[in-house]
Amino acid sequence: MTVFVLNGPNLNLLGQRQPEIYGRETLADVETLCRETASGLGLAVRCEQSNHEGQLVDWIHEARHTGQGIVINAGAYTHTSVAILDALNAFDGPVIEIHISNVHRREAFRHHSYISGRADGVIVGCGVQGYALGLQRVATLLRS
Ligand code: CA2
Repeated sequence: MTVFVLNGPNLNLLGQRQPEIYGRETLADVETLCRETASGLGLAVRCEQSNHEGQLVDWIHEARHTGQGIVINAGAYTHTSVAILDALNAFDGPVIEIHISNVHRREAFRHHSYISGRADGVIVGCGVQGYALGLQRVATLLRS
């Protein structure tokens, strides 16, 4: 079973700026963490990052046919994108929403997520460990 791990805009800059908010791990570190976690859970992962909303929508559509779960940090599109919500609503498997930072301790515009109403779980403020937690939760939901 394959879980899509999708990262949205600017997350390619992880580890390069704002370590006080996002930590020191790079996107490559996150992807390694996801591969190792998934392997321990008996899952495969497909890790993708894009700065473009439509590309994220396209990967969610692909997951409808070749994925069984989605772990998504949509970055700033979390707070703006009905298109990503609509795509996730067309996906049948478990969806876990991740935010590295605690968005609720930050600006008010980060407190609302279009994705949370569709997500089966939301993990915020746990740093990049949130991705591993998200994969564990997807594995649990896939087994139940
Ligand atoms: O906390 C998160 O994971 C966010 O999804 C990150 C988004 C932000 O817009 C959301 O409100 C919360 C931004 C990602 C930007 O990532 C950077 C990493 C390093 C340097 C600059 C940006």
